[in-house]
Amino acid sequence: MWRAGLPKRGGTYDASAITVLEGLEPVRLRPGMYIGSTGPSGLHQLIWEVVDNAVDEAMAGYCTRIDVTLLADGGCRVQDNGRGIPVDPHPNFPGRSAAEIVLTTLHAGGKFGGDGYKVSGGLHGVGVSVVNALSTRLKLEIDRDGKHHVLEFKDGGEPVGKLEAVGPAPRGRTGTTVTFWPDPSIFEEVEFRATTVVERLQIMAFLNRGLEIRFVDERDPDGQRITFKYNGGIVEFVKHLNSARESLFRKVASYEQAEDTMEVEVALQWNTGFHESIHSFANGISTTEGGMHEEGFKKALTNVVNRYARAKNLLKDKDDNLLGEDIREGLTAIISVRLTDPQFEGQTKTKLGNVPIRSLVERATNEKLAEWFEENPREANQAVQKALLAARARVAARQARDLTRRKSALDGAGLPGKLVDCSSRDPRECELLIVEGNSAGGSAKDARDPRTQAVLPIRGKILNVEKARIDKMLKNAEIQALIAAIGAGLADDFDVDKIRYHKVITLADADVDGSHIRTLLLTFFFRQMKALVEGGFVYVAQPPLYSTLVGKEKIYLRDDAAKERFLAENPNHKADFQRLKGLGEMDFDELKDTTIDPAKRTLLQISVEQAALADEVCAILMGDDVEQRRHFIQTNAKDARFLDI
Ligand code: 0RA
Repeated sequence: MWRAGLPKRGGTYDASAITVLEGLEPVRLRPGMYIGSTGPSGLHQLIWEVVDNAVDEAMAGYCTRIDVTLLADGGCRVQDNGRGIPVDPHPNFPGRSAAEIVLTTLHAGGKFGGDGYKVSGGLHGVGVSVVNALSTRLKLEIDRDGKHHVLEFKDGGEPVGKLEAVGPAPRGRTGTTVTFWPDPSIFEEVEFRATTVVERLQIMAFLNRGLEIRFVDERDPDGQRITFKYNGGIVEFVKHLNSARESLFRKVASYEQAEDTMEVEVALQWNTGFHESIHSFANGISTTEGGMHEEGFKKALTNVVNRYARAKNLLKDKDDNLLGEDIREGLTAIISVRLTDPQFEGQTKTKLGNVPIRSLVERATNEKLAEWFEENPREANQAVQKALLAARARVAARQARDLTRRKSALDGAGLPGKLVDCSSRDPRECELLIVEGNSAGGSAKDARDPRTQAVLPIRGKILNVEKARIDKMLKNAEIQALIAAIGAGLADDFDVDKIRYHKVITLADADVDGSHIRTLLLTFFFRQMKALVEGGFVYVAQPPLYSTLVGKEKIYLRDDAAKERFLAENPNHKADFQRLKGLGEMDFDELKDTTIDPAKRTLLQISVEQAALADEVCAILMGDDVEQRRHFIQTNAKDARFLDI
């Protein structure tokens, strides 16, 4: 296992430093123990193992470039320009090179005292010998001491001959090239996925500033060829994450601090949205469950912002402290730590357990972020103002919720006047049609089945971006009517067992206003009635785009694709196609057929992921930044199609 961390300062590193534990049989017997699984994630783990070694060379200060190539014959080649694995004879194994030992023994690790590699091991950081064990063939090439050395392995790690210097190294080059072909008798499938590789390589490039990582997919003639190199490191990572959003200010705050066996790097920036997006890493491995490093960061961030706000009198003596959640609204942050012997805990082993890292991150944040705030008062002020708004919204939302609760308790059924309810009292067969505009609402009322279908008209654009804050949203009459109609409360008090309809359907036009309303409603359900979305009770009606006549029968075609298909299947069709307009302009029968009649209409059931996307779309869609909106729509068009943005 060759893991590096803190830059190596001097010290030699040769074959005598390598200790050996055991051969490779255990790896083939229980691959899951070493790479997690034999599914796609385990397969790709092979690439990460080799790349991690190269990254370690980079962190030790000896490697500036890594090339990852997916070969046409199914292999994968990882080439670096590091020092090259040592080629000299191993002192404990007469006649065998250090490189051979590295590739054929498990846990062959460097023990390098104080000045060697200090940081070791990710979750499966078991090294390149495991890759060898799980490959039908592996070719090792080392450029070192002016020579090009080659050694091949077959059948899960059997060396074919000895490491040999076959010629000179290319001018001045040093480095290691590992090419391997995963064993199909071990893995469920052996085809690498380009996007999986590319995404991971990009993150590695962000986390190792200045390191150039190139990717080529030779399996596909017009396959991807990508270079990642970020001299700004995680600062660029934060910019990248915020690029589809409107940042609160241009600057990205960043700081780092190191101690002898651990170091931390943080970059952060707020956007105008409401989501907290903190990504943390330990030794380059994503810690999605958080852990000590995140804890330390959050605690200190809350502290720094409150201290600053008090010192500048933005928070008065009588005011309560800002809560962590207020401060983290719209925050994008990267926390990257490196440490020896990381402890990965939690359900998915992605929670960092090392306690000492918490105080390092906390101290670094307390000191250096406070400094950054002092040096950037304009930005600091904006961050505080945003947190103050969030705190006010939090308090107001609480009050509004209490109010709604009390109201519904007093009013008994308390159904809103605008609701045209259905007569059935069995929620399982009832549906609520939320219809944009009064005229469409009127038609919907006439076209519905009065026993099972209720109609709630919602007028115009209900809200705009500022008002999208929940406190304002809850004061809105239309939203209050909606809450009362559904009848199951709100937020923490929402009780999905009390819902009055098992289908809550938004019926909005396919124009800009319609998409705004749809997006807002889904956002509202996502934030305030999550169980409604989780239970699959939320739907979007999808009126078709075209109609045409077949004999006397009017048939509807969802979209251009459906129209093409229809034409292909009915080459003799002569009648015109009608382009259907918005709900408001549809005639009675059209409206009935396409959105009301359960036997004919198409409904899209909204998943939690889709509602979450709507939530994200919300701020951007409602904003005035046309450029940003265009960018977002371009990058998310496919996933957000159901919103009609
Ligand atoms: C052991 C010792 C040294 C480097 C490496 C291993 C090494 C391993 C890999 C795997 C992929 N790329 C790699 N690059 C280097 C240090 C050699 C020295 O002290 O010169």
